[in-house]
Amino acid sequence: MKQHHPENDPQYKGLTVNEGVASPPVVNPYWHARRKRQTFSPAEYTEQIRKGNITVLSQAVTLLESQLPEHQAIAQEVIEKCLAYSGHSVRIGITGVPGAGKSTSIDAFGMHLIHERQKKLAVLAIDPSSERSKGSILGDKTRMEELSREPNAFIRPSPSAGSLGGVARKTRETIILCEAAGFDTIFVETVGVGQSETAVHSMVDFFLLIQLAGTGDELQGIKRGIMEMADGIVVNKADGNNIDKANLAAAQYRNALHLFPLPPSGWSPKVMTYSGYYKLGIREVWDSVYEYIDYTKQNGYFDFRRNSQSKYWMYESINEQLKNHFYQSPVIAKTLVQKEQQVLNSEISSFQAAKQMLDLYFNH
Ligand SMILES: Nc1nc2c(ncn2[C@@H]2O[C@H](COP(=O)(O)OP(=O)(O)O)[C@@H](O)[C@H]2O)c(=O)[nH]1
Ligand SMILES: [Mg+2]
Repeated sequence: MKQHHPENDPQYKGLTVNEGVASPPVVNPYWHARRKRQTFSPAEYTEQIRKGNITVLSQAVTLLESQLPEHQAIAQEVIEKCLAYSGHSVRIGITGVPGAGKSTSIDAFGMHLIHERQKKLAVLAIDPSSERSKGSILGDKTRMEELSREPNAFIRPSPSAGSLGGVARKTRETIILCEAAGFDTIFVETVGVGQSETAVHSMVDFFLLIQLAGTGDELQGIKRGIMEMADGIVVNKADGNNIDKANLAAAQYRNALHLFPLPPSGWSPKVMTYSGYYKLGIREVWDSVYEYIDYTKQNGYFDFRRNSQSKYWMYESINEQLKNHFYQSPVIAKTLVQKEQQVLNSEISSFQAAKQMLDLYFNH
């Protein structure tokens, strides 16, 4: 039946308005049904992860990143179960200032490792600022174009902002899940400008520092401490008319490294040049990384380092949880602002205030 419409009046003959075709609802009625995720028991998660099911691996990582206690509880159980199957990988930290070419290089390194060395690669990141900077690290998947299409690669951005300790712990736990899923090579990327290097250094077997050539200031905001942590330094963008500059920079880094004492691994870090963009010198970089791994496995440093890291993470975890328990305790939350104000008003000293808060915490 034709709908009544003023323009359908006989006086407007020839201007008939037809009933339109009903348009589908804007919201997909199946949205909820599709969104609802299959939920697994910790044992089922573990089984699927062990089979290399990437979708379930991602879901488990999402659980462990969740703030919800019930998600945390499942995630912790899954990690516990996966622990027995973890550890059989080479973990590599990658750092460098923004623009050094980390993303480009990870793409090139990853393709090399997967296709030339038959590895399975998981790429993780630690970026405590990621909420603020909208996940700058690994956010630019376009620079990891090849790797992001690679079935033998698993790329996971940094857990979103929280305390560095919290973000780092989650990344370390993600390493365990990835290893249980059969990834034998783990990259942990971080921006070489702050504290996060120490956190990454405490969870990897090899720490690679990506540097740039010739900007005058050869340390480029990379603190001496970060250079000291590096097991290898690579100068990127050694291509085109930048090759001489890259070689010069490499020589300068070599000289700088001579001033540092020999690291406890007994391995003196090598400095190499390469081009991530043009894929030059990639094989040599990785020959050197594996040479280090073999060397430290033989002299026992590899296991020693992993053991010290486990110990470190036990204490880190205790510290983190004590701190959370303190700040989340209702009696503390209630009094903290008031105490802070007293300190600001110079009514009591910082130390006195801290002591009073701790007494309150331990004695309430
Ligand atoms: N010429 C040249 N440019 C490169 C190379 N690697 C990266 N770049 C460029 O340097 C810029 C920063 O690279 P990106 O990978 O995003 O650096 P990131 O911030 O450290 O992740 C981009 O414009 C890249 O195309 C390289 O090997 N040679
Ligand atoms: Mg990047």
